[in-house]
Amino acid sequence: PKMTLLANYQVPRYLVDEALLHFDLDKSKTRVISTLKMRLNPESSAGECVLDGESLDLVSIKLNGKELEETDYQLSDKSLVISEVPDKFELEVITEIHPDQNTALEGLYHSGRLLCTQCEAQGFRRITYYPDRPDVMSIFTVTIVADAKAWPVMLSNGNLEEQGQFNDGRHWVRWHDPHPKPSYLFALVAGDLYCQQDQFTTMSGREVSLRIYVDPENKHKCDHALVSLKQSMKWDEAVYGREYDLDVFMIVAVNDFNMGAMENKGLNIFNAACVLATPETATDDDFYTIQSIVAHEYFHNWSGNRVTCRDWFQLSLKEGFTVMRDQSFSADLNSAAVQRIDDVNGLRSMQFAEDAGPMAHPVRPDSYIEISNFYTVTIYEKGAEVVRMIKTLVGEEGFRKGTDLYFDRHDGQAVTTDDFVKAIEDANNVDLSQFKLWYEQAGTPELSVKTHYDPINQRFTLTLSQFCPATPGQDNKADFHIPVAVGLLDSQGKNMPMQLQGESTVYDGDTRVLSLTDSQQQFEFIHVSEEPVASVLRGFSAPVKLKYDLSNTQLAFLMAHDTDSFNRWDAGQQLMINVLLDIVDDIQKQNKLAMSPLLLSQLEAILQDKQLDPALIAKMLTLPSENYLAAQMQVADVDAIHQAREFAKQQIAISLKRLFNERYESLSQTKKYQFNADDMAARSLKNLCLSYLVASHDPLQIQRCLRQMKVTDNMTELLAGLRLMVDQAGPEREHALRAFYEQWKHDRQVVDKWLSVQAVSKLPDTLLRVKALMTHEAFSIKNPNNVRALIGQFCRNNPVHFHAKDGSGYRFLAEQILKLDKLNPQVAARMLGALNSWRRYDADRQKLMKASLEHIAAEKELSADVYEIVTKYLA
Ligand code: B3K
Ligand code: ZN
Repeated sequence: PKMTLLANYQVPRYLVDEALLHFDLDKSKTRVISTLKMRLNPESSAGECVLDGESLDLVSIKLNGKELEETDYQLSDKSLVISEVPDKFELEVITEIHPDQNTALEGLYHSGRLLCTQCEAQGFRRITYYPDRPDVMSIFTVTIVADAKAWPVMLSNGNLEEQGQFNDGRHWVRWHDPHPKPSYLFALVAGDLYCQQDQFTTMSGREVSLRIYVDPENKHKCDHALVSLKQSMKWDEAVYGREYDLDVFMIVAVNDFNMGAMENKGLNIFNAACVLATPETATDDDFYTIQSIVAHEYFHNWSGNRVTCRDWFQLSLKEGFTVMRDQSFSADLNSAAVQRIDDVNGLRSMQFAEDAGPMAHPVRPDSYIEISNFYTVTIYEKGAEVVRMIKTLVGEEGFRKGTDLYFDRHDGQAVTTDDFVKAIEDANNVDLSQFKLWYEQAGTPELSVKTHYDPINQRFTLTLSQFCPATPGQDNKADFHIPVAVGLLDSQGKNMPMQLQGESTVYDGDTRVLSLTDSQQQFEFIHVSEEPVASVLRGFSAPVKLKYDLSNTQLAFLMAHDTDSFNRWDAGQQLMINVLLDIVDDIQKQNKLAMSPLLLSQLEAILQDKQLDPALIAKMLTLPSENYLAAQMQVADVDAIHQAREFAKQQIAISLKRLFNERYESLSQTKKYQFNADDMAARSLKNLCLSYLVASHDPLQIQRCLRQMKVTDNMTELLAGLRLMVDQAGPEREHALRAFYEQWKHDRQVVDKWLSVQAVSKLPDTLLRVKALMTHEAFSIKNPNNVRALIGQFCRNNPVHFHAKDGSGYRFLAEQILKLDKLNPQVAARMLGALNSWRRYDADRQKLMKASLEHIAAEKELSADVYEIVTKYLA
């Protein structure tokens, strides 16, 4: 497999003005007639015409109506090269493809009872020969012909222009998309689908028909996505001034899908799990995720489709920006504090690990072997943080001016992250040249904080410094431009006035943003009447590791008083980490274990706080995950971490049992399920209380858990109960699992939850059970959701068992990856992520993990996807 470099970018030689596609659809053999109106790019010079193509059966090629001879072109397994073409020409290529043999789920494939496509990033070349790159934008007209009984609904991008019947039982449709688009946004769906409809009137008064297409048995599961879609459309008009631009917006739910969803123009295709929901089958988290994914894909209509990427190195141009947009949408519609906590939690546990590991890459990478491997938390989540920092630096209004200019200036173009930053700079008259290092340098910078108080002169000095560790290919880093939001708290926990040396007035506000641009800088606050506790990096104003040595007492103080909810939560997390790592240390030294009374009293106060949002209470009472704790250690000690966390959890449970009990009972009045921030908050706290009550090891609490499962009307409470039950060995557990399956085996979304809870069980025989479940009727290795639910959850979220000392977890993973790679390379490569941090474990485990990686690497016919990751891990 070969490497593609950003430095080698060249403009396309030939452009496609119009693409007319004709599909004769059939599950096992589909014929595609592609007619392309092409011309020489004025920015290039004439030469051979190269079209991408993979796994295609070529039937014929005509250039300006004339059939080409075999000597006129060269065919390889990756391309079709025509030696000579005029400056302007029409190319007709006929190919055949086999959707039912397509297990990679890229291009046109068969899933359940439908045919559908996935083209990003390079799937279109599996449909027909084409210059399959995002900077070739064309107007598509798509005709689909198929048997009317088997494929009653036939969809593509844009607006439906015409349809008709043939008298042999086939019918046809023609879709036209007036907006020029790259091939990765092409989509086609056919099947026997139920359609739920609604309407949206845009801000300029245009009527848009909204349609969600699902398998008929899921027709009762569309309401939430439809509401979310309307919320998204409204929000994008209000916050970014972006209006929808076609007569129809369609969403299709598909059972077999490699990712969450895809933003094809006018025809979004979704993983069924990311669109279908009812209170009985989906948890609050699912409802929440669906709302944000529907929004994300919708927002792409502007950030991604109207303005797209020049090349795939610019992927974060659309993904980082769109994630940032969906995060602020979710913050506006729900609890902003909870949203920020979840976003940062995700970033720190996933992206920081990626950035510290062998696959670390910049937000704008400069090389790749397989682009599918770069749909990463760095491109998405860190990319979102980078855009968020830009917004912090230019302010809300300045940011809107910048995005208006960006959309206006680049509408209909394929551009770069530099173009994005330039638009913000131009609209605000600022210089972001140093800031752009965030796009170019990988690695998580460390931000160190030192403070000094001078009581005589009433001065408080904040010394900030930065350091970024080396990452593959980048040994030395230049200093970043880091926005650091700070506040100063007095001994009562009140924000103090802030005035920096040299300023004539006091800063107006509780939080101000300092710009750290050197390796070290001092910020001198004057007229500081008492020694403050500095609250640094409020709202997590930059994606950095904060090195700030606060004592546990100071952390407890911030945990109780910080007016910034994020920092309040974060102080609590840091206190918990300190306490848990002390326990780990005691375990390693075989000391007697004790629980921190300070932490207990802080948690008690939080649990008793009737003013605080219950959702925030639940977050503040949640211990950091084992994986995150592992990342805080020089050498991760999986077993000690597990034992420490279990010990702490039990101690908290025992000492606060009465309060957990009271809260649980007071939150248990029966009320019909509704998806709104208040009810969701109540359920999250209720379930958290239940998990502590069960952790107290009081056998009566198991009955309470079973009672919750019995009386609840919703999946949020049912699944929370089941999750707790799977850690309890015994007949009640087996009964609960069996009953759950019997009740829900007809429902794929619920069955995946049933697989997941078993995969993360703490019981010792979990791996054996996971293996047994792979032969269960509920599991198919060809279905990505099944694989992620069972294998993915076991390897990622069950550290004690995945990292079993005998290496059984690693061998299991290697075996599955080799099997999956033959079927679906993208899914196989994703699973490898579980070994990302393999060098951070003890020598014995490293050896075992390395052996598994080498076992994979030794396979002769690896996909580019798995090859790239495995070789980078071993490098
Ligand atoms: N743009 C798609 C990603 C599809 C990539 C598949 N290899 C989903 C999204 O970010 O909205
Ligand atoms: Zn996206």
